[in-house]
Amino acid sequence: MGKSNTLKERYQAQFGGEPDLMAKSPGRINLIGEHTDYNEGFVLPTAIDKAIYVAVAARDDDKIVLYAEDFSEYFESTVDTVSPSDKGWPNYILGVVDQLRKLNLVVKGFNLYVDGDVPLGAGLSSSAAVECATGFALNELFHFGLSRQEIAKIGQMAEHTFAGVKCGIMDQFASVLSKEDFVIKLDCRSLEYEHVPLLLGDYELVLFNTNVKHSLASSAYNDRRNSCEQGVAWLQEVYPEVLSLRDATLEMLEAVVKPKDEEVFTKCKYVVEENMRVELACEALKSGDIEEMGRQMFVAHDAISKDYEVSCAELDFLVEYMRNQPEAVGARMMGGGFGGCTINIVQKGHAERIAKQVAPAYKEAFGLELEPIFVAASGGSTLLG
Ligand code: GAF
Repeated sequence: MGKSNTLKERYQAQFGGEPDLMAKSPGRINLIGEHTDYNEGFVLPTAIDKAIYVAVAARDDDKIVLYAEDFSEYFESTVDTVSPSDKGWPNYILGVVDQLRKLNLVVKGFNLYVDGDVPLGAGLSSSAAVECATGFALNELFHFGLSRQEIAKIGQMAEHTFAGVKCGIMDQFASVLSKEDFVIKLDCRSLEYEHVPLLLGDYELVLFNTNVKHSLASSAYNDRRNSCEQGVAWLQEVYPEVLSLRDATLEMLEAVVKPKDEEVFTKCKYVVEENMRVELACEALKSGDIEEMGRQMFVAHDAISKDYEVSCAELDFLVEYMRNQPEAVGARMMGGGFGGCTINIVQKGHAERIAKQVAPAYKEAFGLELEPIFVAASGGSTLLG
C-alpha cells in the first residue's frame, strides 16, 4: 500500500472500519551521554522528525490484532495471553500491553496498525518509538490517565521483558517528552529534565548511517551493563553511599575497582567521564560554543570506542574521516553501538558534499553504502487529527 494514502485509509484497508484514534511517537538522536542512562547519569537527546505512527480501535472481544506495514504482516493474540513472540516486531507492542496489565490497568481487545519512517536498525530508536506510540495511544484509547513519564517507563520495561535488552530510559523519554528545537538534558536518576535550546549557529546536525548492525549488539549491551553493576557492587563494599556509577569518582574507581579487575575498571571509568562530558557539552551548547561542544563529541567517541568498546570499524572509519574535515566540528557514534549512525556537527551547506566524498572510500572499505540523514529536533508523542 503506497504511502500516498493517509494513515486512516491505510488502517481501513487492513481492518475495515475507522480507527478510534491515531498517534505518533518519534525516533531520537543523542548529542552526547552514551551508556550513561542505565547508570543513573546524564544524557542530551531529542526526538527527530521521523516517527512511528499507529492507528488503533477498541474491539468488542478480547483479541489484539496487529498489522505492521513494514513487514506486511498481521499478528494476533488475546489480551490474557500476551507473551514474547519469535517474530520480533509484535514484542514492542505486546510488551507494552503486558506492562499495562502488570499495573492493573484494564486493557481490552484492540486493533493496531503500525507504520513509520524511522529507519530500522539505524540506531534511531525505532523500537522505543513503537513502544511509546503504543503506550501513548492505548493510554488515550482506554483513558488510563498515565503521565508521559509513566508511558516512557512502561516502554522501557517492555524492552527489558519482551525484547530482552536491559536498556536505560533515554530513548523512551526522548520519544515522549521532547520539544521542537530543543534537546533534553535528562537526569536519569530523578528524571528531572531541562529543555535546552538547540542553537547551532552556522552549524547543522547530520547523521551518517553505516547501514550495518552487528549481531552482538544486544548481548554486548547487557554485558556492559553487567560490568557497570559489578563495579558498583565492589564500590559499595567500601563506599555504601554509592548507589550507581553516577555517585562514583575516578579516585574511588582507582582505589577499589582497578585492583580487582582492569576491564571492569575501564568500563566504569568511561561512564564517570562521559557524565562529565555531558555537563561540559551542555554548558558549551548553552553558551553557543559549538566548537567546544563538538570537541567533547570527538573525545567521547575515542572513549566509547577504546574504553567502552561498543563501537565498530564502520563507525570508527566515519568519525576518523570527519576529524580531518575542517568544516566538521564534532562527530561520534550514537546509541547502543556496533552499527547504526554517527552524529556529526558540520558547518551549514557542507554535509552533503562530505557525505558524497566519503561514500566511495566507505564502500571500498566495507562494501556498504553510506547514507546521510538530516534530522530536525522535534516534539514528542502526539495525537494525530
Ligand atoms: C540504547 C538504549 F536503548 C539506551 O537506553 C541507551 O543506553 C543507549 O543505547 C546508549 O546510550 O539506545
